Amino acid sequence: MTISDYLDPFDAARQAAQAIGERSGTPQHDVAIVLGSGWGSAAEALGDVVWEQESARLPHFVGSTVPGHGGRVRSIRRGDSNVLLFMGRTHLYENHGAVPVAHQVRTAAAAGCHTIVFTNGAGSLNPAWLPGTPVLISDHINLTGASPLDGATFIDLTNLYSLRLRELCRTVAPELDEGVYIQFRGPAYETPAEIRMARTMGADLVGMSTALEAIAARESGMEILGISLVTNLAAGMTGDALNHEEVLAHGNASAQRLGGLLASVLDTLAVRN
Ligand code: 8IG
Repeated sequence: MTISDYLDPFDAARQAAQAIGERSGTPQHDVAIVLGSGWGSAAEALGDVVWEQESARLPHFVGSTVPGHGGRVRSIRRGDSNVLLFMGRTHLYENHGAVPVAHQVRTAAAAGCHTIVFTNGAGSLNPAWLPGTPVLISDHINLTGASPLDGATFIDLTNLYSLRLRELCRTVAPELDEGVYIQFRGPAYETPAEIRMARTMGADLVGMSTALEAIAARESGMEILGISLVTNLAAGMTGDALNHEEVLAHGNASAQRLGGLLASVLDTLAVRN
């Protein structure tokens, strides 16, 4: 069951949030985290698992088919915080449109989350960022031509990726660099010519998620943190072809450190909020 034309996306999100509240025994969550490609093993470091199920069993969630995109949701207790963890996401290239892409984000907001952390696996346009490097997202370019918003929803997107949260991350990991993320629709990786175009446009990181979700998160009023894990140099930057399995392998090798980073970020968030 996906979101039909007859259902308001925010009603759909409230239904999913209510199911999470009832099934997890946690009526209110504080922070949401979306784990993307390569980030899977970071989940174990985040706290005590209170409840977990397949995301597709929640109202209006689309089942995930991509290997490496788990499609599971967890409620985690860490200190005094309730963390809503989404392992996987719906992508625009799955051809359900932008509203199902935003549903998980709107569900997080309806569940009470004031902050959302988007992680993803990304190609790097900066040759200094080798596979395994986490990079803060400073801004994005939405090259998909799509939007999760409906009608004349003229929302502001300045400081979309919270400067406050980026600075908070750097108190935990001062070496973290930042860059502009460009979202392509995919599912093909880019051509080398498209990567040259993206560089000219000002992009540093390239992927197939996050920008549309961040727009929905801003609309819902959440504070946003974005972190890319560089899993490959972008197309044409080395002599090699791009390969999804290799991309995932690079991610998983770094995920232990990433789990520690996310856990520290959660602790710092809890102290400052
Ligand atoms: I992981 O190089 C990962 N996801 N579009 N390009 C795009 N998406 C990606 C890439 C990449 N690496």
